[in-house]
Amino acid sequence: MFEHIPAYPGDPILSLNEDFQLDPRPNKVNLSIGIYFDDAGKLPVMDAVRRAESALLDAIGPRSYLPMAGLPLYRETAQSLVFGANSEARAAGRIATLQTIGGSGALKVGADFLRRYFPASQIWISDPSWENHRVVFEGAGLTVNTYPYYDEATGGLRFADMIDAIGRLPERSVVLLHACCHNPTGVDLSAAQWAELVPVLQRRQLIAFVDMAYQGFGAGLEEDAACVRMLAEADVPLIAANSFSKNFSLYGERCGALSVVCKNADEASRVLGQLMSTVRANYSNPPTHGARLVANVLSDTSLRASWEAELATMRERILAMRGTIHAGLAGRVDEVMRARYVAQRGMFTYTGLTESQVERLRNEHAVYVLRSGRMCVAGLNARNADYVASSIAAAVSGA
Ligand code: KET
Repeated sequence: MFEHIPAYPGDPILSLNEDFQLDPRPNKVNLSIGIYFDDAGKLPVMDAVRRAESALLDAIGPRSYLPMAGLPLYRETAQSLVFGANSEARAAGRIATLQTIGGSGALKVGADFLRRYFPASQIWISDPSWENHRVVFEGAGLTVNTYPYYDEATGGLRFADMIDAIGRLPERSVVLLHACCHNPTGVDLSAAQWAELVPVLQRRQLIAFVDMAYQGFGAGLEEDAACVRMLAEADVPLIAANSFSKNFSLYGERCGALSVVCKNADEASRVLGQLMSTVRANYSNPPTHGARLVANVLSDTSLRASWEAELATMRERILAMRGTIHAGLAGRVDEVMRARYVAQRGMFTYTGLTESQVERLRNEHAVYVLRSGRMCVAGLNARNADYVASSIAAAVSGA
C-alpha cells in the first residue's frame, strides 16, 4: 500500500542538526541550527525560567484543555511584548492574538487564514529567506514569490530594489518581513528604511506579515519590535508571528503567538474566531506547560527583570563572538567576507562560503554550517572560535 511513497530528502536545517548529533568526532562544532548556546557550549536554561518552573511544579494543579486561542495570560503578555505595553491598538482591543505551537505554528495558522480569506493573494518573501517560509506557505496552498533583499557583493541590503519590487506588487499581496535579525543573512532594515517602506505598503494596499523569531537578539526587546509598532501605528494591515523559542531558550516547549491587527474590536473578535477555527481543525488547542512559564515570567516583575538581563547577556555574548571570529579571520579571508561577521546582526551571518567550502568544513573539520553558507554565530564560544576561524581559513584556501 505504501510502496509509492518517496523518501523524504530531509530538511536543510533540522536534518543537518540531526546529522551533527550523530557525528562521533569530539571536536565537532554546531553552527547550523538557530539555537543559542552559552560560552560553555551548553543550551542554557534561563534562571527566570528555572524559577518559574520550580514555582509551577509546587503548584502544578490540574491540566484541562486550554481554550482554542490559548492561555489568556500568555496571550495578553505576548501581545504586550510584541506591540508594547502602551500600544493604542492594544488599548482599543483591536489586536487578535492567539497562542501557537512555536513561531512555525503561528506562520502556519496565519498562512491558513490568508489562504481562506484572501484566496487570490500571493505572498512575497525576501531573497533569501528562512528556508521553511516557502515550505509553510506553499504547504498552506499559497503561491510564494521573492523580492530582492540581500546583496551578495556587499553583504548588505538591496534596499532600492526591494522597495521598487514591493511598490509594484498587486493590491492585497502579502509581504513577509523579518522584524529583526534577518534569517539567514543577519541584514536588517534601518529605522529610516522601515519608515520608507511603510508608505509603499500603504499605497499598494499590501498586507504585512512580520515574522519575529529573535526579539531581543538584535538591539533589544523594544528596539527589535519597533518596526511592528511602526506598522501598527500606520494602520498597515498587519499579521505578526512571534516566537519564544530563542529568547526564552524554550525551543522544545513550542511557544509562539500570532497577532492580527484589525480596524476595531469587533473585527478583531471575528478574526480571532476564524483563527481559533483553524486551530480546532489542526490540533484543537495548544499545550499548557511552556505557555505557563512564559506568561509567569513576563507578568512577574522580578522574574521579568531577571529574564531581560539574561537575554541582554546572551545578546552581548553573540556580539563579542562576532568580534572574536572577525579578529581570528584577519589576513585569512578577504576583507569583504570578513567584514560580514561584524556588520551583520543577530544569530546568523551569511558567510559567503561556497557549497564545496561548506562541505569541506564539515567533512574535514567537523564544523557544521548550512549549505547556503549561513552560520549560527550563537554557537561560537571562547573555546571553539579559534578552531572555527582556522577551519574556515583552511576550507577557503583548500589547504
Ligand atoms: N521564523 C524564523 C525566521 C526562524 O528562524 C525560525 C526558526 C522560526 C520562525 C521558527 O520558530 P519556532 O518557534 O522554533 O517554531 N529557525 C531556526 C530553527 C528552524 O529552522 O526550525 C533556524 O533557522 O535554524
